[in-house]
Amino acid sequence: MSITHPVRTDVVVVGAGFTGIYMVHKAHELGLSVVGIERGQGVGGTWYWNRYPGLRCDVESLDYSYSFSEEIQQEWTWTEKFPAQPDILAYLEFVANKLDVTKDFRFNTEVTGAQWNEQTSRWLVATSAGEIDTKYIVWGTGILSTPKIPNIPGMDTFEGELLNTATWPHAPVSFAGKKVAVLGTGSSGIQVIPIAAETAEHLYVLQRTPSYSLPARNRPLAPERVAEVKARYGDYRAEARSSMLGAVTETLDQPFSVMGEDLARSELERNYEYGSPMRFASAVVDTIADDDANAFVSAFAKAKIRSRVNDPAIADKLIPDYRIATRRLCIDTNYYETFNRENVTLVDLRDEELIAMTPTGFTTTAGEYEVDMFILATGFDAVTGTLSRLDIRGRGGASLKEKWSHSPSTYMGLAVAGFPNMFVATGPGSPAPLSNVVVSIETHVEWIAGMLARLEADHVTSFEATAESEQEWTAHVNEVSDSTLMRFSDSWYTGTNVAGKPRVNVVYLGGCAPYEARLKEIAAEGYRGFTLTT
Ligand code: NA7
Repeated sequence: MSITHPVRTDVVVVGAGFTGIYMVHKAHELGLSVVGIERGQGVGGTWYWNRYPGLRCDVESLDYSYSFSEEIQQEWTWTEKFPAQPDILAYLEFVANKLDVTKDFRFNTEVTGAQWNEQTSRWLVATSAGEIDTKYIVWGTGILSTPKIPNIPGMDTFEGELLNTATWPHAPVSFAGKKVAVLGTGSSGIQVIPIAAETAEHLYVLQRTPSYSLPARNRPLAPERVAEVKARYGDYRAEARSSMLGAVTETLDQPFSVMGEDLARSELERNYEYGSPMRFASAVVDTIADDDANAFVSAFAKAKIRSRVNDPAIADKLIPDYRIATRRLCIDTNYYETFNRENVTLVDLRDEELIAMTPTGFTTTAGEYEVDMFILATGFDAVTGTLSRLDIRGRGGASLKEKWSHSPSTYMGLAVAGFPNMFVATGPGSPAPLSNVVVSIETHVEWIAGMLARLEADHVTSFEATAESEQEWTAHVNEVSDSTLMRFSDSWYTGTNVAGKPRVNVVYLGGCAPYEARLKEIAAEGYRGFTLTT
């Protein structure tokens, strides 16, 4: 659909994922005109693009869903413990239709930039289908929306099928009878590898850094369990919202030094048997804060990996040597068992370096491999990557990309000094990446809507986070991060998976509930830390 321009609106919402759908709905409730922009053909966001076989969310379905509408949570019924991608996509389509927001989105449309106009106090948003003049802009572009494409020499000469988990084809992909390589062993690789191994003639797993993974123990949700949660969904959601991770974890909430080894072991075992990364990581509450706690939990998880792999030499290669949970803790279905198969080879890129791709496969320092299909499961330029690729210009023509190239600083993970009337939902410096992100999204969208209501009621023409409030918040985010073991980790949490990105933890590790309490205080104090201009 093309936009007749110039379109004038109150709010532009970019992205039709969990954030965009809810934000457009909130704009309706506020009586504001709204235009949604989405580059995909439909709603779904990351769940629209990532559709590789085996893809599931690692947060349980009863948690990974909107809580704001009792009607929606009662009408929709999840069927599995961990929701599969087609189910999440169907859910988001259901919600978007129910809320009647689909009509407000321009699909197949890309935002290329946005410019703040100081004379009019409005944004001019440039899209592939024309410009939009808006008072407010809300970026709902998500934290995992720009794939990281590795720079492998000769990649463009490969004559087989080159696929990326993050932009998986809509048409079915068959591994049957093919020689397949998967590069990357994060959450995406770990999910697709066992499925590919089932039918591929041969599978090569190219691993540079092993992940810690736990059995997901995915299963159909018992109707009684669904009914039980639905009967008290309000309380269940409240418990999730008032937790550190935005999900019910049933943790004893005790540090290792208080628990002692026996209790710590039995709690780890209980949560390992349950199968949930959030519950497992919360079993010993100071796992990412205390080295002794972490060493104990790491040793537990390493022993579990060893028990799943027949060949001890291969197990050694699959066992990580970093502190558990300081990178994403994964869940899997038969991941480690896949390496017991005859048709699977682990190519450890720490032993043999990946040199190049060739027309027929790839070469490492150990030799040449022929494959028909090469799958990139190499992750994302996370959190800041999407907005840093756009030409976003704030006050005085300042560039967001330029600003974030030094430090991805924000006020409360949702506003940026120098960029008035702009919100970045789940931005850097929010708890989103390590939380049940739907809770983080609801927290942000509801807070943004509250602020918009206040701004409109008071005839405010523009708002902007002050430089001081941004500096203070960013310093606090860094201080909390530096007090944890995450300071030692390299991953997309710290930006170190992408060459040239500043090494800064993009996650606020202070927890969802304390974070939301702080947001509420800021609102109650008349939006402390913002300058409001009438
Ligand atoms: P991740 O977790 O960032 O994993 C990417 C994987 O790809 C990881 O094993 C990387 O190894 C590997 N990788 C990336 N680039 C290269 C190159 N150039 N050579 C070799 N290996 C490479 O992304 P996922 O998509 O799996 O998961 C992202 C999030 O989605 C996940 O955290 C959940 O929140 C859901 P490296 O660590 O760089 O050595």
